[in-house]
Amino acid sequence: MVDEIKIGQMSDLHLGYRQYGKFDRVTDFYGAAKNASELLIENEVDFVVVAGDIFHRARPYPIDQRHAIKIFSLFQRRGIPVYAIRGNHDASYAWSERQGGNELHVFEDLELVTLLEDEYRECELSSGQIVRIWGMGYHGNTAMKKLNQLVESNKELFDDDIPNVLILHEFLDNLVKSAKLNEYSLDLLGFDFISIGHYHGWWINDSQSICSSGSTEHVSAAEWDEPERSVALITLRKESSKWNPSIERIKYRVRPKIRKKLDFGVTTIDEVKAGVLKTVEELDKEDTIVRIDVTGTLSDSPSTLNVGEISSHATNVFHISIDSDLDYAGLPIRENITDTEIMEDVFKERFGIPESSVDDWVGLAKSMKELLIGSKDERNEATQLDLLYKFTEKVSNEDLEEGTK
Ligand SMILES: [Mn+2]
Repeated sequence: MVDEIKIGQMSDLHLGYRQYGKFDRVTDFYGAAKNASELLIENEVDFVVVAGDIFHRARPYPIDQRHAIKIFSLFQRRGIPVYAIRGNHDASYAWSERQGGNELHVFEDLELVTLLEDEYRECELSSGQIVRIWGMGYHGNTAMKKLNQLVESNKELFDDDIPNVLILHEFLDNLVKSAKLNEYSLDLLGFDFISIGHYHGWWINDSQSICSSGSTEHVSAAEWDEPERSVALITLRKESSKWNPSIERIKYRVRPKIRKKLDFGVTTIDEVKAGVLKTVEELDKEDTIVRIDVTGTLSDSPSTLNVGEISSHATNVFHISIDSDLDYAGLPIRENITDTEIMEDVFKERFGIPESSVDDWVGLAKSMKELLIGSKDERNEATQLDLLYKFTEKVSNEDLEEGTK
């Protein structure tokens, strides 16, 4: 009997994610999960835990299932048992009940994984050591209640010499504010080690008894702060009748991603265009995924950035997305401006009247202004009718129709 157990942890493989509508990303997610698996195998783990979200979609395509089979076979060929749970992206518990099972059950039939749905299994390692592995499917808000019930009804299993390992797919409140689970109440349950999926980044607690190893590829741009992804190698050592965990992080590279935030402050559309274009050219690196977030306040016009046109300048990247959130401050403040200039601006900028007929409109507006504030004599019926005719004629004229499209 040895007193050391090596656990390999990986999570959130999101196999089959056609990110940006590109099939190449499916290959990326498969490649990343394969790298992660090979790293665990190299480190001679006794068994592997997969903390949910094996697939990106609940009904994976055949190619996604083949990818999963290839990955799990790597472990099966070497006699390394794999324990998996259901994540929020995998087929739901209710759906699986209605349909008599899901893809993960197929892998169980093929003896590629052991699926744990709010239950435990005892696993005998090749060393003869027995480990009790508990798994909970994704429950969200009711996770803590379910977990308490599971532990409560199996209390006696926490008093023996067998180490208890738990696999979860939930957020903790120190990682995601709205979460209902926290590390302290988890710690009190009495597990020797808890493996967590769902949160796509790396995180461990101080006593190294809880670990989120993160997704095997970047699923969203929010995860790009770290260019690498990782798996966890957990060693459980028996020290004076207690199993103490220690965690090692093993990183590996995935397709490069760059996220850049450009805040232009108060500026003009031309300056924004030039600035974004310059950044696009700087970041146009081979096979990279680029995201540029553009913010600023335009002083000259309420134009929008033609992101499609600007993106087309990046010819080496795998994918580029530009997110433009520009405010319009209104017309620029000018000093010593005349009434006529104000009217010209209003007709041009606000109503979109073409340059060629702005003078006509200004003339009409001036006549109307005189009519309204002029002497009583000028406000006679003939003048009013005359102006009304001119106005109706102008409004029905194509100038305004075109300008306000
Ligand atoms: Mn996930």
